[in-house]
Amino acid sequence: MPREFLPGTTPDPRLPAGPSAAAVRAAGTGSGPGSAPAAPAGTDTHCPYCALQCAMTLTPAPGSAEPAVTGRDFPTNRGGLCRKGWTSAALLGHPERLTAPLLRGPDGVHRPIGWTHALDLAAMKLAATRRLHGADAVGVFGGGALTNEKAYQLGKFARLALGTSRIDYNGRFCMSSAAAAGNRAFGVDRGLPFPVEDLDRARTILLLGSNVAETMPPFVQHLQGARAAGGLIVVDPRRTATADFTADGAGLHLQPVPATDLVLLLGLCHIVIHEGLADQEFLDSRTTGRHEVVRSVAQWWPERVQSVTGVPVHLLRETARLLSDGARSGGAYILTGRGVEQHADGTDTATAAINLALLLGLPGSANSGYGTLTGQGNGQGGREHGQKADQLPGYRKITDPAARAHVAKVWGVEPDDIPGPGLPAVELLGELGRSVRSFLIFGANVAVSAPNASKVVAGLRRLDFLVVCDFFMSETAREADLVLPVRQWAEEEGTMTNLEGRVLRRRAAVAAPARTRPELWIMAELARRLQAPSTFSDDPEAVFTELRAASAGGLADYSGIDYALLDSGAGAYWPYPAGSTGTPRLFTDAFAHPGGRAVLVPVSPAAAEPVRDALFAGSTLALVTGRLLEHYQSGAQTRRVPELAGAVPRALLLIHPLAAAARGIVDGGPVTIANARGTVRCTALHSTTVRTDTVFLPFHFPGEESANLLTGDAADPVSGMPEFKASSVAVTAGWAEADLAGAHLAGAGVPS
Ligand SMILES: Nc1nc2c(c(=O)[nH]1)N[C@H]1C(S)=C(S)[C@@H](COP(=O)(O)OP(=O)(O)OC[C@H]3O[C@@H](n4cnc5c(=O)[nH]c(N)nc54)[C@H](O)[C@@H]3O)O[C@H]1N2
Ligand SMILES: Nc1nc2c(c(=O)[nH]1)N[C@H]1C(S)=C(S)[C@@H](COP(=O)(O)OP(=O)(O)OC[C@H]3O[C@@H](n4cnc5c(=O)[nH]c(N)nc54)[C@H](O)[C@@H]3O)O[C@H]1N2
Ligand code: SF4
Ligand SMILES: [Mo]
Repeated sequence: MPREFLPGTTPDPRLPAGPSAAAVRAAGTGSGPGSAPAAPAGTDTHCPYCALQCAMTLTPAPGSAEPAVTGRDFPTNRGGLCRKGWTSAALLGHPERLTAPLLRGPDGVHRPIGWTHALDLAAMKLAATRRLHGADAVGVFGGGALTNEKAYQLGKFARLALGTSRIDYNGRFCMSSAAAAGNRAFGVDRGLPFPVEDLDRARTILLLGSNVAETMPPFVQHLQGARAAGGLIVVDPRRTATADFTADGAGLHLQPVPATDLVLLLGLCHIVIHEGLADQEFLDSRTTGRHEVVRSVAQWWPERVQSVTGVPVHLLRETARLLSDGARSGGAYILTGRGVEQHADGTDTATAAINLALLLGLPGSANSGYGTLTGQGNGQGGREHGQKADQLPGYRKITDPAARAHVAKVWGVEPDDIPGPGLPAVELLGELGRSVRSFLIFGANVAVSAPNASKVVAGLRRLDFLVVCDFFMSETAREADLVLPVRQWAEEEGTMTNLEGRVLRRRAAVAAPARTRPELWIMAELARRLQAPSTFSDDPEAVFTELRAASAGGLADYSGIDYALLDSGAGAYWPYPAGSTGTPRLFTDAFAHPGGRAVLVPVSPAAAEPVRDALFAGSTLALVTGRLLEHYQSGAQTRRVPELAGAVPRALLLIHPLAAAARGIVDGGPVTIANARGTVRCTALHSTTVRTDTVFLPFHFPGEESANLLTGDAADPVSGMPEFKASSVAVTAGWAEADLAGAHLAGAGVPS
């Protein structure tokens, strides 16, 4: 078995397994602040992958298309990088790189064509769809990997060049529930409303549904203070590498039944209230809604919570005590990740976490707070500037007449020229080949990453015309009529906004393959051909200047930030109105609601109970999906990096030895996982790190190993977040034939 897969074996982030020290020395130390001038000169930039946006320097390596990567000192990563960061340059100059536009012929084969032909064809097809079926028959799907400039221009392109309301993006699968909860409680959604280093000093950190040891390894440094104080509490149904950090008196691991976090949090609120641990002065002066919340949690006494979640009463009480002690001296933080958010009740669960934080008086305090750990590289900026169905730049609401008037003025159009709200991602994907006839995808691999993926692929195949922009032939690009090869992170300029709401410069460090094009240019060329009623630039700095104006006065105001400021290395946290110095810490004086108070919103688990009950009906198991250290998302990028692919080449199902024995499933043997939506065949890995009622499957693999063949597309009613983290499955030994499996298992009561 590849040992790297086993939780707990994640290399120590302070000892990153990067290229050899000798190779790095030979390549020079880069031009980071404080470092000696080196030859050849390096370019300071940030990692292409996750929202920690670790700082790195890329230095040309003589005789290689791959620059050398060195970690650079920066508050989020302090010079550390994870294995994905160290190997990120392997994608530059990769042999499988797409290097020309590809048109699919009637025989289904993609063949290279010229750019003029490609763009003329795309414009002609999109215009035809609009003429025949109306503007909303063209859909657009963006991504949280896009720079701020691209995300901003994509929203404008959809609304003005295509005239469609139908734009949404993969952040709907990632951040939407936490964002919705933050908006309703605080009036604004910035993942961490404080700099990440603030966490270092905390005495207590409650981390719910996040496995940072694998998903953001250098971040683990910021948990060390709480560990040293015995106050790191990890809530995860699995004994993850992160949960292991609580061992030896460093804190607590709470291992609830999957999808029961809402009850767990209501129970913690109950204890805080009934044991007199709430911060009455804070509640009186800075919040509203506490009385409803106090009433609503009364019924969630600890013994009842234990019976639902499986978490013993003494651990619940100990958690509340550690949080309260931290809040009173040293500092306490509550942080959530996808494990609690990616559920059909994700918004309510994140809301309950915020209620707990508010009861303890954490948000807005100098040394305490609540935050969510944003996931994708530009997951934060990507949700601020208009690629979301309901949104205009600056985190403005598309339904707000004042917001429409402001943005219309910047764009030089009438407010009525801007369409209204579109459909959230799951609904939009559900319309493919139905009311949506042509579709453009920029930076998402929905064939692997969307819930109920076989339904999504069927939709892609029903379309009249599908355009995918990518730098690799992803599983989604394979379905496209037209594939447009774009530039990669180190080949172009732009900005990203990290998990702290801090805006960063992404720098071009290497030359791009000759026939690839930047996405801003593609949008500008298509807009011109479609006779869009506004200007579209292909210059990132010019687009950023326009974004600043469009965001001015909005919640996510970037108007005071420019490239020169970012290049100076100053920390630029939004809101950053012109003339200000930005906002590292939000809520110190007021929350963003009118009146300045935070709102406690009562939530209850009633709606979620049928889901929980179904999870454990009969002999079914709860399928939890998530991530491994070595792979990023759908794997479109990291499965092409030999070192990462070699570490975990295939999907492995983590199953408890007792659950495996009951089913005759041997360690390392074939296993079939099925429900009414689909069948996955992969290899079993016995592990006592999962509960006996739960199995874990990473979602990084395509084809018959794809976890999303099993996940459902029922979504959270507030946020549109699908239920990625809990599906009911039947698990059997051997590799059942795909067709037969459905029939065979259906007879055996296959869960739906
Ligand atoms: N290596 C790697 N790093 C990444 C990414 C990647 O693909 N690979 N992606 C980036 C992105 S976009 C994101 S969003 C982040 C995600 O980062 P995380 O949120 O840390 O990642 P996940 O593995 O999706 O889920 C975290 C944990 O939730 C647990 N979990 C599942 N169900 C439940 C539940 O019901 N309750 C609780 N309490 N926990 C549960 C899982 O067991 C898992 O350990 O990672 C970012 N970093
Ligand atoms: N079962 C299950 N499913 C999940 C999750 C889960 O935990 N479980 N997590 C969900 C989450 S949190 C997320 S964020 C999504 C991620 O889902 P996706 O975004 O679909 O996953 P990626 O693999 O990042 O796909 C990005 C694609 O865009 C390309 N790309 C990267 N940068 C750019 C760019 O700048 N421009 C263009 N045009 N292309 C680019 C990459 O090569 C890749 O093909 O998956 C979701 N799906
Ligand atoms: S933690 Fe995230 S940003 Fe840092 S090196 Fe790894 S993938 Fe890149
Ligand atoms: Mo994500």
